[in-house]
Amino acid sequence: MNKSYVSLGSNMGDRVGMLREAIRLLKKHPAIDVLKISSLYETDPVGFTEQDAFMNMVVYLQTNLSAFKLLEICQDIERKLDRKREIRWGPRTIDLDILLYNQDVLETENLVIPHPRMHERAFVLVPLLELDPGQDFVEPQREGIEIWKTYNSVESFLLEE
Ligand code: A4P
Ligand code: MG
Repeated sequence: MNKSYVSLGSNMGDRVGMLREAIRLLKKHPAIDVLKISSLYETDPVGFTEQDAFMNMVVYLQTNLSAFKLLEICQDIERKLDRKREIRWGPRTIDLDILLYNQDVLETENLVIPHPRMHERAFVLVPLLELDPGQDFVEPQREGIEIWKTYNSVESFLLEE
């Protein structure tokens, strides 16, 4: 089984609803097992700062799919949730990024793992370290990163409306 961490972010519309629906769709895939979710974090926008706050989280999953196939599924989910790409780093209904896939290091045109910008992004590192405190990263600045809600299981998050 392959082990992967995927980050999710939304800053348009029903942000929590978007994250929930994305996780529902990941979980529905017969080859994906979503095992753990981080808390939900409300985070100040990074990059393009004239936009609304994000809701961010990280999930831990196991899958027998390749990293490439997993990326395809993440992109299918983005399309399903009506992600529009207008401004780079700009507002989005949903963004799914593969952070880690086993210990693999991969640099192709369509897929780079570990995710190239994760190490400088507290909105990714804080939830990732919550899920796996053993990860060997420089301790991120927690400024602009607020826990919004913590769930004790994937199920309890998905059941809430
Ligand atoms: N791609 C390459 N490697 C990967 C990977 N490991 N996972 C390629 C996912 N995709 C990967 O992504 C562009 C291309 O990256 C894809 O076609 C894929 O082949 P995209 O999602 O279409 O474009 P994007 O959203 O403009 O880029 P990206 O990299 O997802 O955006 P970022 O850099 O993640 O920035 N502030 C806060 N607080 N919270 C956020 O979540 N997000 C962004 C988006 C900016 N500021 C933010 C947040
Ligand atoms: Mg992305």
